[in-house]
Amino acid sequence: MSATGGAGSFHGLPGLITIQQHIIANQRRHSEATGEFSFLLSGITIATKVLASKVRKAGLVDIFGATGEQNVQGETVQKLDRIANDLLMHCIGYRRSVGALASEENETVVDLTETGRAGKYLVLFDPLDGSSNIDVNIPTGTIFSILVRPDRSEWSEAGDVQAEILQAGVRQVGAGYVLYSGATTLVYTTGNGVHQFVLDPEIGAFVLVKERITVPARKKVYSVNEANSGSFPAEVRRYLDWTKTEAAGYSSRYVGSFVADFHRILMQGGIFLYPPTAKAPSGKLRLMYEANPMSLLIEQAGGSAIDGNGRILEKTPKKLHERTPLYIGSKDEVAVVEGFLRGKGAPAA
Ligand code: P6P
Repeated sequence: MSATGGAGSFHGLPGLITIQQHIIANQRRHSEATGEFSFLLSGITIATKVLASKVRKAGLVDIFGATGEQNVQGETVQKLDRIANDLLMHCIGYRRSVGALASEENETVVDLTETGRAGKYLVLFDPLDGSSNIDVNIPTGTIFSILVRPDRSEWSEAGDVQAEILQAGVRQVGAGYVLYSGATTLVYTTGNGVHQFVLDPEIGAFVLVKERITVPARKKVYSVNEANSGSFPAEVRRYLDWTKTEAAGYSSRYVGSFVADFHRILMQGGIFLYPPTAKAPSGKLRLMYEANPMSLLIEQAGGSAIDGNGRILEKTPKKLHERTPLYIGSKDEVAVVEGFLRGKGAPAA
């Protein structure tokens, strides 16, 4: 049964449930919800529709390649990174319910309250994850995370949004991603299940294709960049050695674009690992706008996400751009890795 009552229909239009209708229907379940949240999400959908049209034309128009600049991460800024960041900043920032924006591309939080508004939502995003893959037409993605500004009584009296945004992932009120691939697909949660939409280019709308996605508890597929295995923790190397045994029977899939690897795992099961490496001793992926949103999604779908010591969602960030080791996917697959990380070795056959 879909959130709007029909079984995949809306006012008799078979199969046509747009994300806006779905969000509003979901909000009706939460009496305190206002239209603000659905209007905020529409900022994300508008920006990502425009971005999807640009990604599809990459190569035809001059959006390939780099801008020649470096971002706060020290990474080369691709032209499409800059376009994606500007689009999201404009479309989401336009919503008066948004008090601040944080992006992988911006060193500090963009405090919109300076423009005289007191929006309660804090929106964080990686505008175009995997952007180095653009020039070779490998899927890329936008990842977003939504928090709310804490009540003043919880924090320092002075409204310091740079501090207020540093909240654990369990406090997210929404999270999701858009994957730009053969199809452009949007997956989101507001804590009430995980739902998938596909952009129908003929009508320009994200249309519901799957509600309440659950990730299989077991799937013997691991996703890791094994070129880094020389500097992985010994327990991770022992896990990877075990997966290659006849008895374990695993296979490996790695796109090198987190949103693409994650989407495959959400749909089919498996596990994604980005352990600490010599080059990235705290892991490579960012806690606040990559690991947290994907961890909320995977837990809502029945999976799990850890950093090697505990739940990703319980980590309290110290810095906006801090990185974290990440083991995320099917519940039983994460449990197997956790067993190795705790020195217990392979699970009983
Ligand atoms: P590596 C892309 O640059 C990214 O941030 C993620 O999308 C991806 O999972 C990871 O880095 C790939 O990193 O070290 O395997 O190239």
